[in-house]
Amino acid sequence: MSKYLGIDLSTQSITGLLIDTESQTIIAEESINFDEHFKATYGVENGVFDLGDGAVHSAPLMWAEALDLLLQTLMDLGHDLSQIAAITGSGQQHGTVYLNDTIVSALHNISSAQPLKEQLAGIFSRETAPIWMDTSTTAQCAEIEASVGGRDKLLALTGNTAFERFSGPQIRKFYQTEPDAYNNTTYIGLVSSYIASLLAGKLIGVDPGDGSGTNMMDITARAWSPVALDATAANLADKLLPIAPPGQAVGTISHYFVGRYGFAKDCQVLPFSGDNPCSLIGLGLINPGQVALSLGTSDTLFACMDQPRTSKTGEGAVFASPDGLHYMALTCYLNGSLAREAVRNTYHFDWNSFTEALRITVPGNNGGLMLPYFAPEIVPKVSTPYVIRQNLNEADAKANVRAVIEAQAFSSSIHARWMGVDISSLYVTGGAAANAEILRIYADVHNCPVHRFETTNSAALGAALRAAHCHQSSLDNTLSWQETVAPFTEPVAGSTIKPDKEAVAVYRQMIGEYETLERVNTVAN
Ligand code: XUL
Repeated sequence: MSKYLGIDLSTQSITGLLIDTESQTIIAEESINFDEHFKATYGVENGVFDLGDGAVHSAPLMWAEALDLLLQTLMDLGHDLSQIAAITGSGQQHGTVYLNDTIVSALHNISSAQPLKEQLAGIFSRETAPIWMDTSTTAQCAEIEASVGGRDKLLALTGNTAFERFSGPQIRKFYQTEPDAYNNTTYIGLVSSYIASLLAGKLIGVDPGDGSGTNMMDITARAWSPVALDATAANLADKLLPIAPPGQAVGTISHYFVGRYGFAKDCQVLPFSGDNPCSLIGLGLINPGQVALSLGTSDTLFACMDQPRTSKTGEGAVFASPDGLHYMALTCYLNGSLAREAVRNTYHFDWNSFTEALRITVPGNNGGLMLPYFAPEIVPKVSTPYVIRQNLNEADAKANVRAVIEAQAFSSSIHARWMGVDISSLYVTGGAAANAEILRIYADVHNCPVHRFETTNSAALGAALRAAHCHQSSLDNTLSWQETVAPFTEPVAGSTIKPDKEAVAVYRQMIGEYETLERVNTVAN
């Protein structure tokens, strides 16, 4: 069998991507958008609940229902799921799922006659799951850093300073504000381990790649750090699902999926990882120094490293690579497609006219700059959203389109410096990567060629490749990561955009102005 399924549970949708390693092709790529299918039932907007004061949650029961719908859709499209040898997946990082003591029997006794939603409604000790967009835990971040002996201690121990969206501060807030519900929580998992557990029909641990996004994992030992757990909440070691060894199957698929969708009984399930660690694999970043950019709900810039190089300024995060060998550096911007969509909607553009606006405006925007914090921002840290314009008329719709993209590209250059990587080429993925005008701006700002990938679902592809690597190396232990990823990670032929000398010169000067504008305004906030 040579077919492998990668599932990506992201902020706004769930995607299934099926590869065939024999024909070296992606044979299916299907997404279920949460708003489209579940807004009426769950009340989500862009896949989430904005609860105010920076708190942003989603609905784990909705994710289970979406998993059913995804597999049903793949089956209805004629894909024979019995041919899949192994499955793994990726989850939006940092989100936490809180389960009560009924989860184990609920998964064990599950019947394929009824959907997951009807059988799993009772397993949660908290109905909603805080996700990566949640910025409400500034106090908890400070408390955790202080408790372990300071920011530098936490950085050395876990690879990261405390971030509001990371799981540890989120768990601490729950422990402090809802102590009874915390005490009634038997297990705490991440989005990734939750979906993996549904598929395996038993509790599955957390992959180190995703464990590193918690402020609780010892980054070099790749194990929960007792010191960090103590700083986070009482009795946490008993509740947290364990760190799973990377790249090893943890069982076969639950009888539920065999009965309902025709999976083979021996289809293997691997621990899921985070979406960014999976994207690292899905973009073929398996050698130190390679850099990629993902333009999604969040924009993320990431690189493969051989050592866990850390960011003291809190600009970036470090995760273990799911290849079990390397690390990834990541800078994450909350205002990715959120900001692009905000500008598009404000000026009543569609994506075609948005692109046209980029095409007919000039690099450097005649000096017009924007700080595009339509939502709170992670990098630089901005708690209360605002938009600042410099030499930019708010009424000039086209110039505002250019300004938001140039701002994102400038920021991706400024806040990549801590990675210490000389960016000599940039691989771009995510929905907005299909837009050559956006890529042109990145090529000119970074002064390097930009390449586009065929799939915009690099996280799901990375997951499918992880499943393939695990399954096939159990048959042939000489299989390398290079051999696994190479056939699927060639950039699209002819997609390369080279920098334009004149635009590069304009941006070289403007980036300093942007940096000043950013520094002045974010320090003040
Ligand atoms: C990374 C981050 C986001 C989420 C959602 O640190 O917060 O990229 O993983 O995609």
